[in-house]
Amino acid sequence: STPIDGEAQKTDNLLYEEWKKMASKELKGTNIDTLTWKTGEGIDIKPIYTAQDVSPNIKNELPGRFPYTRGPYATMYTHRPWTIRQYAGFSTAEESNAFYRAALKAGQKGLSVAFDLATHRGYDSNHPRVKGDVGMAGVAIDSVEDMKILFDGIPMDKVSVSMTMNGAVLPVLAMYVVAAEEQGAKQKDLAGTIQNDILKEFMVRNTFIYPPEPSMKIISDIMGYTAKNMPKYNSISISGYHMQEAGANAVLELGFTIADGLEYVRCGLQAGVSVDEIAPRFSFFFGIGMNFYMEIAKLRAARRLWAKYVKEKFSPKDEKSLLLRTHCQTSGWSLTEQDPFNNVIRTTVEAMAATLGGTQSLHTNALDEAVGLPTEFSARIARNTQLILQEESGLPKIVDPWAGSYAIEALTDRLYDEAAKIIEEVEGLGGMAKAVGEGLPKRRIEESAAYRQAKIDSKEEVIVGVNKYRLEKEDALEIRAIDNALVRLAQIRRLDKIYQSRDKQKVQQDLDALTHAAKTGEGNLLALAIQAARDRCTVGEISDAMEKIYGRYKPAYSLIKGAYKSAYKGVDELDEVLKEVSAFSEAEGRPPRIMVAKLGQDGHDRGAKVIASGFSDLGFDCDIGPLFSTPEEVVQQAIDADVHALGASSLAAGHKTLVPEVARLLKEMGREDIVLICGGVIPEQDYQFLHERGVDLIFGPGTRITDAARKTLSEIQKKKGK
Ligand code: SCD
Repeated sequence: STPIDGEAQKTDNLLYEEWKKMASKELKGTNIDTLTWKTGEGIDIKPIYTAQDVSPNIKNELPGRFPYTRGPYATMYTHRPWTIRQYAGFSTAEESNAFYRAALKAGQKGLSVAFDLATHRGYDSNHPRVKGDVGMAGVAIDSVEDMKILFDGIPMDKVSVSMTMNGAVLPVLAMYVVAAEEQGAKQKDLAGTIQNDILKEFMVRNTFIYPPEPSMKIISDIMGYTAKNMPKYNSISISGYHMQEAGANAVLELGFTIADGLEYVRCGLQAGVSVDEIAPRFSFFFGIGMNFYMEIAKLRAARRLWAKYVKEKFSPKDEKSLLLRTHCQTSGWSLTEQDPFNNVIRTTVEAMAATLGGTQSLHTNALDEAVGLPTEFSARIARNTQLILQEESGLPKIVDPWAGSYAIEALTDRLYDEAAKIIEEVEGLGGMAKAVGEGLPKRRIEESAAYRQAKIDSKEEVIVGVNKYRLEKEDALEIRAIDNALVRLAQIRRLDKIYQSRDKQKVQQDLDALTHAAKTGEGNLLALAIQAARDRCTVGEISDAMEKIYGRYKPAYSLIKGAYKSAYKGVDELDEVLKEVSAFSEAEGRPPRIMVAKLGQDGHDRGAKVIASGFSDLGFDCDIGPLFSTPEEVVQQAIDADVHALGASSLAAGHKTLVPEVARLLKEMGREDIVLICGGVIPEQDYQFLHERGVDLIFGPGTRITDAARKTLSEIQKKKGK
């Protein structure tokens, strides 16, 4: 630093000492250190920041210039506001199309398609494994005919479309391209984004189909094809969002996401594409939670990390390879079922953090998303949250307004350093694909999730309306209901029509070509999938053609132990539960045994894992069943494992079809003594329906694990007649 900075530093030290004196006086003897907050990241947030906390380098930073901390563009929102891009999709293509058209009319700027879980996992709607999933958590797409309906009346060469697709990325992207072609659009004019980030699927989101290696080959083929034919298209959206949703703190989210990005550059290089051919069309995706300052700093640190690491590791010539452009979504996990209008406020705070942090595109959650899909009403409020920030608040009028803030700059530096440590650790292991194979990121994220849950359960972390200021009586909220059976029937009819009208020989040729390419590694898989889509091959057929060679990936399981217990403050209550459990164990000769199961194609397993870890720390003998099980498989696993209780965790709206089926099968097997629990995203309106069909206990969002454990134990005892 210059001599002048040195002088300033001295004055700052004096100023800080002066502040400490004043503060001590106000605190009347309480230690000043109590004002420091240790966050989930292990970062100390001090009560005051001064010039001595910031590095002198920040004075030279400008938006639109390396290292891009202040934003990828020089003028940012002062010239062009961020894209309001609400993630949506449900039921049939017709219904989702109507929803998109209304949203565009009401001020939304880009589309973001949510597909149902059957599509994600490469199954057609008529497949028996996906009975409970079709049309539930997104729109059902089986063929290009569905895709054409989805974009009917929406000019695909004008509106930028994001598609959240990872597992079945080839058929879905191919169908999008063909639907656009048949609308008269050219591939070179297609602007949009495909998520296409498989590494985080193996870590947290679980909508993979094939094992990691062929999945990475698919990604490199997509990057290769789009770089040549679709220059305006973002070939990947490298996602930290799902890590945050799964429980990662900001440091883990940042570190693993940037490390993922570096791995994808290498994946392209291996396939013979240069860094400058692909990196300018990389895009990112972060979750934005309630830790306001931290989230602003996170986006600033993310841009600096990406620019520095890409420059250092790959020496690109095109400056655009260094730009981190990102979409953000407010945190779904931070939404509460209780007192749900509070979610509007949470979403507003998070949207402000995202935009003050400089996001390029944003989804704001609807207030009812903790329990279901948005209604017209809740979707409007969510969209308007962004419109009001853009058009009323003046927020977009200053580029990176937090620059120069001692606190935010210090936090940006700190996050940069902490995330860099994670990146170095991952790079030391040989990169993210290896780290994922070794299970490192998954383990760290699951520990972080269990730790956070304990902080909430012990009320150290406050959630208004849930663990503090809880209402005695809640008003019912209107929820959008999907008739899953009807959607499935409509899809099956359309599939039957396609089977009859297409050229069977061409279909076989296309599918054989895909299988051959998967076997030999020759040819571009996206180019072949596009031809197959033109000839009306379905999502399931295209996926199967490659599955023949690649196989379907089965994940391994582990249970995190000790993290919940170690973070739980309020040991008395924990001891009481442990005592009750150990009394049960003594009387029965074994601990209470529970299996937590995931039914259908729903891969959201944070809840299941946190519950299993928590129960295990409370003395239960706990097992997690394999993902993607059918009701028959789950019942058999529970009986084989000789459990006292079976918990079905549902976060994707399958609870009304799949859980009653489990209850029926338990009855059929004469095992009604097993306590059947349903947990997850279950709207209160469905409680009676589930109880009437044999569900003993329901644990909705916001349930404390200690409470759940106690209730489970007492229900087991009740069933034993004790
Ligand atoms: C922007 N532009 C500017 C400018 N600002 N030009 C000059 N001055 C400025 N100030 C230009 C850009 O260069 C670009 O042109 C164009 O305007 C558009 O801007 P952009 O910044 O690229 O914005 P956008 O087109 O919206 O793209 C944003 C991303 C993109 C890059 C982030 O990848 C995207 O939209 N992602 C969305 C992903 C998404 O929806 N995901 C949902 C996930 P050029 O292009 O010509 O350069 C949902 C999910 O997973 C939920 C959970 C789950 O399902 O599990």
